[in-house]
Amino acid sequence: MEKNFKRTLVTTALPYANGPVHIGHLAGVYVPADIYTRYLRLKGEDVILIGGSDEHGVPITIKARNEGVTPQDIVDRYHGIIKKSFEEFGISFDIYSRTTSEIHHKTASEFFRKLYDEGKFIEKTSAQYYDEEAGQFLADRYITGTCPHCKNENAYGDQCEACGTSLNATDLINPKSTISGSVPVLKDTKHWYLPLDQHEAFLREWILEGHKEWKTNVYGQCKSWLDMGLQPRAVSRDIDWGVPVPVEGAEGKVLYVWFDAPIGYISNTKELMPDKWELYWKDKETKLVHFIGKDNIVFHCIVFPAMLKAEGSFILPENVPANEFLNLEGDKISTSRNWAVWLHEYLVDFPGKQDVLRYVLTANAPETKDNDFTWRDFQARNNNELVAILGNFINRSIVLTHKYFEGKVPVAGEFTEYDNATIAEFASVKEEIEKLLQNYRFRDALKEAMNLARIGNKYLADTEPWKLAKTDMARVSTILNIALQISANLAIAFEPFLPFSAAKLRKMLNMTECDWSRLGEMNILAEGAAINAPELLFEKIEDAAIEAQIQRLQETKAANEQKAKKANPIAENIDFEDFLKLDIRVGTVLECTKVPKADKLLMFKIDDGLGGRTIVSGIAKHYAPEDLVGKQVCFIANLAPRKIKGIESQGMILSAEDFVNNRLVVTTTNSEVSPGSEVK
Ligand code: B3M
Ligand code: ZN
Repeated sequence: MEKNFKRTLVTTALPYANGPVHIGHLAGVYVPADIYTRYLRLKGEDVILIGGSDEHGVPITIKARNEGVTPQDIVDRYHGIIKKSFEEFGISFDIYSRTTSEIHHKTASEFFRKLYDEGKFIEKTSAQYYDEEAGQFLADRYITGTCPHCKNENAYGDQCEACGTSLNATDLINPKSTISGSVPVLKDTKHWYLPLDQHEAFLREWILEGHKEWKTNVYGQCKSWLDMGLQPRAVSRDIDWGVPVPVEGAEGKVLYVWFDAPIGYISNTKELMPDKWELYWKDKETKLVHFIGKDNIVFHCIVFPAMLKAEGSFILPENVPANEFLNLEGDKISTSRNWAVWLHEYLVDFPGKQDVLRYVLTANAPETKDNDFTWRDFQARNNNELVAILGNFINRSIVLTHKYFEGKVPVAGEFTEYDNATIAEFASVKEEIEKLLQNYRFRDALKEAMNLARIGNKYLADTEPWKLAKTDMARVSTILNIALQISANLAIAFEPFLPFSAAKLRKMLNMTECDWSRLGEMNILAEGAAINAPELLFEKIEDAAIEAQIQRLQETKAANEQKAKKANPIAENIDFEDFLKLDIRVGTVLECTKVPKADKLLMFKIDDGLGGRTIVSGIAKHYAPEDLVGKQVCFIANLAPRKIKGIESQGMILSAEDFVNNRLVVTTTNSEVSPGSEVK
């Protein structure tokens, strides 16, 4: 049963202020959140939409160092760009603030302090790398060295990008500080941990029993985290960029970015409503909804709720409708490879076409699985749907009203059976769209709205008022009255989805208000009321414009390949004898499972024709374990066994590292062979 709430607090993930935002952000988080909020506002409900930039974290400090500027310079630059993009695309934030604000530092600091004072953290001392020359502890990303697994010399302290293995900085051979170049030393440091394990029972009950209605992708991810068992998580770091840990003796330490960032939702609400914010965060009759992408699920469904619960006075999210990812022309969107459609660039090429992008991204939203954005689909949806159906219908209705009735809403006479059938299609529309929006099914809701335009378009095409004008003006009058009432319905129905076009349409129709409760009615416009001159809502996008975009992406791809060739040259020649030392075999995967508490590792049981063996491989990010069972893979059979996460790995599965698409793909033979066959 849907509970009744008095008000809704909608939050959107705070994007890191170290780069501009792209279509993936818009499709995954901001457009759906905006649709949801606009819809509730239209219904006259009490709702606020909270956003802001996430301005802390190590990557921002690395970018600053690389550019020779301060972290503050970086976040000032990107916060401005991001904020402007959201404004331009009509994301109707009540506030878009930032985590470097004073109020946020104070709020996050007090939040930490309360948990600290109440003994809600545990303290642990561990040895961490320290750069004596720079006089600071080193974040994992600031340390490079040789990967113990694949011997890549440029592995990072948290991960080897060559073999995909997740590392601890202390695993690296010959570690080096990227700040001073010196060899770091191990030094004890104290940190505070949120004991998630102590909240596990509560979280299990709250999510797995209490929120079965969550989207399956969200519920499933939570369940697998909970089933693996939760561990205490450090909430502080030894860096100098962030919210200082408000505890004596914690000089030089800041709150971990994932601790302070979600508190940003609270700080930003406070900034918006200094007197009323508690109503939104502490009253049981507030519905809290977090819009995020799938990579943030654990933080919003497990870590942040545990923080709020530990604090004690806050409500917990009612829903977290996380989306999957949007790809671009078949490849993962990537900032570093510039494989993206950046919002600020889109508007240069397609000025005024915000709604076209909003439409395409919603119609094709990655709600249940990853989806692909292609420029051809963008063009087709614009030309065949927005222009040919919605735009065409509106334009005809308004032009004909001006032509035959001096721009005044004509009188409706008697309805024919066909009129009644058309009108009947609107009877349940409000209810249907509402049901979909309440269940975060934005694609289907948009489809419903578009269907109304289809009905209208068909109605005019079937009744052909331009032909009747010579013989039966009374009939034309009725037809155009109905067409205009349908147009008014569209102005309401599309407001959450296409706010710019809906506003233009209301202006044409002289609608001074947009009242959701009237959706479905056929007397929204008064007979005799004047309407304004027609304006084109959408225009055709020509092939040349699309080809230019595709061309640009091809150039990006070519440049990336060039770069990769340079960065990944062929290794030095080896002797034939050296090659002979390698014993490469083919095996069949009998079992493949995730390694608990290691997000990159898979454990394989391989039929090697010799009684079987176990191999651990760092490819969990690239495969679902069940997809590999039954497949054949090539592996090095005579690599000395080594322990990985307590498991003895007897060999190494060979994968191709697709440097353009950033993925690992296991190697296999062209057709099936007997397990144990040698590869020569
Ligand atoms: N900045 C991660 C991201 O942009 C992070 C979200 C914070 S939400 C509190 O994916
Ligand atoms: Zn490696």
